[in-house]
Amino acid sequence: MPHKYEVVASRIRQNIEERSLKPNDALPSEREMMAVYGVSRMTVRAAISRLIDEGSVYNVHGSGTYVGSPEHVAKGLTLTSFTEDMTSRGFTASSRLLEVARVGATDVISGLLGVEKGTECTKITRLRLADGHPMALETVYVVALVLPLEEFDASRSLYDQLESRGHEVVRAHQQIKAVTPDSDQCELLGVSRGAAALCVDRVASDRRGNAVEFASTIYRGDRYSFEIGITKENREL
Ligand code: 16G
Repeated sequence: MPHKYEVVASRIRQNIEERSLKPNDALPSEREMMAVYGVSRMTVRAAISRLIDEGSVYNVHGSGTYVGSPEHVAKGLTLTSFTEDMTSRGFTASSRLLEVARVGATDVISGLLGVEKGTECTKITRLRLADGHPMALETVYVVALVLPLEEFDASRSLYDQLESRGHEVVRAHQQIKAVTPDSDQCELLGVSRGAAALCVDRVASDRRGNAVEFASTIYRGDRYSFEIGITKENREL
């Protein structure tokens, strides 16, 4: 007999097919699924995490569950760490640690990470270098239970450390915006005042769909750009 959550997972799969849902279309809420399939919240969650694991759906923290789009991942929207991103661009990544601190989650951070206000977080600020030259300035908040301050190793990739602690980052929701860094940020990045920069805010989640980090990264506008493959509706390029 298959487990109850596996039955629910296959009914969700079937539902996606029958309703011809497209990548990034929203699925019904947890509550609706509980009612439709007559199961507990735990079973719905187990079914969704099974579907997340196989890439059929993805979760956006605080928003809902959406139909996955594997072909987009293959076309340049792959989730990477700074270290992997730089390596794929032909640079050697390194960092200069500017700050590591124990802080309580503010209203904004607690909302983004889905934790109580005041929850202890590890805040890490690093100047991120490519071939030894400034590329980005990055501040990350990770819940201290996931990565306590004293266990952060500044010489290693943060994502590698999260993965070895059982929190491999597999999904993220990002906002990309234009910013003009302030004078301290300009100095660190090695650009003149008024220079353009790209700021990427990322809330990243692990396989269980739990948000594990909020990161804000300011990239030098003259050294960094995004390349994204896009499709019309669901057709191949
Ligand atoms: C990237 C991520 C950032 C993550 C960091 C980990 C973006 C926009 N942001 O900079 O969220 O914390 O990589 O890098 O890509 P690391 O594993 O090399 O320390």
